[in-house]
Amino acid sequence: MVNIGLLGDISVGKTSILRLFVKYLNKGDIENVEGGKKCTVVKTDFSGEATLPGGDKENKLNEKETKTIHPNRVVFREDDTNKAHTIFAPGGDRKRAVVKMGIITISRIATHIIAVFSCDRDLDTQFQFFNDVRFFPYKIYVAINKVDLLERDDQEKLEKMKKSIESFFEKRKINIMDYFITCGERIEGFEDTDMYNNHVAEMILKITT
Ligand SMILES: Nc1nc2c(ncn2[C@@H]2O[C@H](COP(=O)(O)OP(=O)(O)OP(=O)(O)O)[C@@H](O)[C@H]2O)c(=O)[nH]1
Ligand SMILES: [Mg+2]
Repeated sequence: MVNIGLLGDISVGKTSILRLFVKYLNKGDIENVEGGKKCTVVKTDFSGEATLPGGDKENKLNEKETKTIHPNRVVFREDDTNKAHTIFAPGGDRKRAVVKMGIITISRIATHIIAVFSCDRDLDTQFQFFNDVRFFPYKIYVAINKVDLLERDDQEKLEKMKKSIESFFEKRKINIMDYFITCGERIEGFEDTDMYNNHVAEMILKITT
């Protein structure tokens, strides 16, 4: 059994990634991605999501309508082996005590961590989130999310981001096992949306199976 923790700064897309993964399982699309196989949702818990009337004005990052207070959670099972795995997505607003408690709890119980970053914001502020996480494995995975917000196919920027992320974690003696470039939402008008949505499902399967 694998416990995955999706960790990252406010609004990088952790909850969206979790929701998208559930959609892949429920619709059966999970069988059609690279390394795909039949998996079944055992349990979902998105009760940690709070509605923000009028959007998240406090953070002024975007007009999103919900934010994570308590960690969201999905349990799924591989049909062939019958193995069950859990994915946890705590909130990113570490300045709130209850949210921070969720981050600390998940960082301690997760056997595998995915550090999630967003392409639409500078990395330095996103790194600050990880300075506060004390319990961390020596090997982690990285998801670079919201790839649709990059200038069209800006490979150079992506490579630069990977380098900065690598050197940030290297200083903390943490190795990155793999990078995944993802899109956590269906973005109308973004022609590669299917491919980068698939990367979310492929990432979770690669780590768990
Ligand atoms: N353009 C774009 N928007 C995205 C993507 N993934 C998520 N979003 C949007 O980003 C906003 C934040 O998404 P969430 O999934 O709530 O982010 P989060 O990291 O769970 O946020 P907290 O738990 O509050 O820290 C929402 O408005 C999403 O619709 C993506 O790949 N591309
Ligand atoms: Mg969230």
